Amino acid sequence: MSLTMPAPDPQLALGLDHPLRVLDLDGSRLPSDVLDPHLTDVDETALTNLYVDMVRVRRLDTEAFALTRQGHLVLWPPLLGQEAAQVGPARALRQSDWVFGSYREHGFALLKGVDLAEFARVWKAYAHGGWDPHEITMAPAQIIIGAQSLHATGFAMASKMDESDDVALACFGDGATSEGDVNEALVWASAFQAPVVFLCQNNQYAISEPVRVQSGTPLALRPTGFGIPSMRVDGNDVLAMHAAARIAFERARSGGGPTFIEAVTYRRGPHTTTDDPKRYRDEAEVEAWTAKDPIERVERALAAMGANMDAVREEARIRADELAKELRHAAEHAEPPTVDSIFDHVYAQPTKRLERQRAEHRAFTASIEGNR
Ligand SMILES: Cc1ncc(C[n+]2csc(CCOP(=O)(O)OP(=O)(O)O)c2C)c(N)n1
Ligand SMILES: [Mg+2]
Repeated sequence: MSLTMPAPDPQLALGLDHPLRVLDLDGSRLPSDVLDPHLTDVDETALTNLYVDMVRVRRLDTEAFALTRQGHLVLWPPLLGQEAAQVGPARALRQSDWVFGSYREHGFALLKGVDLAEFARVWKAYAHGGWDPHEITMAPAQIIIGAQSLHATGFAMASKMDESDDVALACFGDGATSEGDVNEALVWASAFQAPVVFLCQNNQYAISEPVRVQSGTPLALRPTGFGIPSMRVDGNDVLAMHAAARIAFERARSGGGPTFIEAVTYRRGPHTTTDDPKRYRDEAEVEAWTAKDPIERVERALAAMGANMDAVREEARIRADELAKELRHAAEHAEPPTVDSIFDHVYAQPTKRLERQRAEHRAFTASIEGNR
């Protein structure tokens, strides 16, 4: 593979003044020279499908949150408010494209087709990885902030070497852009023109640290220093996110190299179920972002298109209820792993030493049981 650096482009970052948007807060359609050419096939049916997806993702989130409070799951990082930032790009992916996400990528997991029983085991701390990454072409949730951007870039480099047109999507947060891993991934992606898309969901906080104290520039400006084109997009506008992702995936697939998308959005819930955001942010700020709700915006857009909103809402409600029921059943009935199973996933083939350790451990456990 040869090292070919792209020529510097003064137009590398789009949307710095105003994030790219095609659906206004009242649901009306705004023209966009950049995004409109990538939305010509998105009609009322396609927008309805995106709406139903977002309602399902939100329901997955609220149900899992409740399950955690009720003791059926042990931890949950909510995505309330970030549904459009995930559904838009998720629906622009091909199934053979890979997603490398953080711990908040529940929308991607759902739309990639994760088995809810395996998903529930992750958040019940019954499994380290949970789902089989190869089955749904999505890597396990990454807790090490930013590490998945390197995995995605490595995958993309391999995809290019294999002359495949599968692309990798790296999803991370605003805080992750300060990590070495993300910056190193940007260097490699740019140097090798790897088919990777960096999706930064700028939800305004890295736990309690607001983005305004994390960066002196818009995050979308950072990748331009690496020679990577970027778009700053309204992350609460599912159509804008869908179009931006289509642009980025198409560029990657056709040999145009990496793209960075900053989705400007907001985490309306706590960082995780163990966090109390009232200690570091004002309720007024949350209310201001609630007014920019991504789902209500699409409801207004569909109503303006003349959709039968009662029928659309009913369909979404039924699909969301089914999902919630399935998740609840999975969380309540998940089988805990045996302690013995810790030895199963160390190596593909067990070594003699590992087998000896397993035998010692079994004997130890049996001795404790015997003394009870
Ligand atoms: C390398 C590393 N450093 C610190 C942490 C602790 N930590 C967990 S979440 C988090 C904030 C991440 O913020 P951001 O990247 O904006 O993602 P968000 O949680 O907002 O989706 C931190 C610092 C970690 N998991 N990994
Ligand atoms: Mg964040």
